[in-house]
Amino acid sequence: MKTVYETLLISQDGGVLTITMNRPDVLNAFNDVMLDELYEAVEAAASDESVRCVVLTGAGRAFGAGQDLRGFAQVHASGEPLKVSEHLHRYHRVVKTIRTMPKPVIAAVRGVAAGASCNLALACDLRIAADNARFLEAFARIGLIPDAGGGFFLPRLVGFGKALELAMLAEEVSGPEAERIGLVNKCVPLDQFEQATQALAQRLAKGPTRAYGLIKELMNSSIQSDLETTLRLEGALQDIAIETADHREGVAAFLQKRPANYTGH
Ligand code: LHQ
Repeated sequence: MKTVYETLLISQDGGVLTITMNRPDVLNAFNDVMLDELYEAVEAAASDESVRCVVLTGAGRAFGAGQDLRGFAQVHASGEPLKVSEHLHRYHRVVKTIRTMPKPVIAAVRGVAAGASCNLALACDLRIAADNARFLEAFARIGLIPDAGGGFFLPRLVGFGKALELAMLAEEVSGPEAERIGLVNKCVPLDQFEQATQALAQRLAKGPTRAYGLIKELMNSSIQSDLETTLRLEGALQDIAIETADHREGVAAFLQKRPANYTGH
């Protein structure tokens, strides 16, 4: 696993890999290098068996401020035609890798998460926020639409009406409010944020990883599918889960009244 990047910090503690976006001077706004390095890092995490849970977070006082608007303004000013949909492909491949990697991904949000950074957090499996978190669908403030998957994840997380409100009014949502409306799973006081994030991540990293991967596959499918299709997939995936060593271990632990020792296989 590559650990040295220009714009990311990478650390691994047991099965937990933490990817920290590291451009704190611009609140971890995305330039091309950070976006491409993030893709490289999530791809590597996806295929590394020693990684059983990924935490995505930001260095300094923010999670991320979305696209680096200074860099983008320069391209705009140059008069070159802006192929923004081509640029968005770089976000999309990160989103797709997060959604399909067969292990849990947690977004740990301290401070502001704006624009594409906010929507990358929404693409993760779970979100933990500090009480100083500020979620901002900033796009309409600059005459744009939610990108980096926001049009998919936002209404599915908070409902259609709230999604339109957040996207159109582009007002900040605090950590506690984000928890209330289902934008995040949990909001904790800032001084407990790192400990709570690591506790959640370590718990998931010691869980039945194969089952977690299959759970993602089931939920990814069901969110855009019908009952019949979902029930068929449920059967196929449970056929796989039931053959895992972790399933046998889970049942044995239950019967022997002891904690399960999951290996991820
Ligand atoms: C920044 C940024 C930033 C550069 C703060 N860029 N420097 C995809 C494809 C193509 C085109 C466009 O977009 C996209 C996707 C997107 O993500 S669009 C949305 C882009 N992001 C935004 O519109 C958010 C812009 N930033 C803000 O509104 C504020 O900075 C927020 C609300 C994030 C934070 O406010 P504050 O806590 O008051 O911090 P600040 O504004 O003072 O920022 C601190 C520094 O970070 C400051 O630099 P300076 O040199 O003055 O200290 C900002 O200029 C810089 N910064 N965001 N996106």
